[in-house]
Amino acid sequence: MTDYDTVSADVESEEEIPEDHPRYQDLLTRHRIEEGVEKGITHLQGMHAEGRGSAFDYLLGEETIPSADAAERAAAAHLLLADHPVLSINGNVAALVPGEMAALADVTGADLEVNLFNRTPERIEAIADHLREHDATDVKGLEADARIPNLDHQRAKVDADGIYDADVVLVPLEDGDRAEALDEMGKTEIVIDLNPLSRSPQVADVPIVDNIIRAVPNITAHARDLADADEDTLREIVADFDRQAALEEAEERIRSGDL
Ligand code: PTJ
Repeated sequence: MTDYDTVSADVESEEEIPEDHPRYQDLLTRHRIEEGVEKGITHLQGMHAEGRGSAFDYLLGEETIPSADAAERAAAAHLLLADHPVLSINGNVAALVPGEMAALADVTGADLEVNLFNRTPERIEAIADHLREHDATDVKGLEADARIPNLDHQRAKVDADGIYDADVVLVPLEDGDRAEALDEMGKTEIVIDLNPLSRSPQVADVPIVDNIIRAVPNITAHARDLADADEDTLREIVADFDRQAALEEAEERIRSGDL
């Protein structure tokens, strides 16, 4: 064990986390979730979700594997081709990548919508404010004037001119029931989830098995790269992406333990 393994849980700002720590990304992620809980953005259960994600990321070698990079490029192509793309934000996403989601929305012309599993008006407002502080211009999810069919009341609440109307939705760290219900609405679903066996990536058109803190900036980089691509090129990228192979490659990497 190195001294690094004893980095205190009491760090007050992320600058105090040593960047050369072998598990820097994990410590950073944990710290951001803890801060999110303190600010009323992230639900306490978000820490549990983070712990699960962290275990899978460890087994992936805390890196973007080639199949995840291909999925991130396909996600960028889908978002650029969409008539109405929407990026869904929950408490973990808001704590981990607020500015990065705002940047992705900007590059792809997508809407940002707060959509919570544990929905309260206070958390919705706090997350919308937090996103605006990170340069988001228009945040949806406050109207909640439409419902996702076949889902219980609170979790089904969406904006009529947001997720309800979207043709392509990015739903990171999503609960399986809602991912299935959105899939049944016929939406093209892009899911970011470190567990390839979870129901959300299993129903996704584009399952991205990667840590959201690496995935979102990489989707944005691909979208910038593809900004001037013609429609045929984008459609080819979408058609060439093999969702089943991506899930299998991620599972194989995790099961082999071959870091
Ligand atoms: O903010 P709310 O109220 O909407 O609640 C959000 C949580 C995340 C608490 C809720 O949706 C939930 O309970 O999610 P689950 O069912 O725990 O699923 C979260 C999934 O995200 C798990 O499969 C984790 O492996 C995965 N995950 C966790 N952290 C990351 C991640 N995937 C990618 N990047 C991460 N950093």
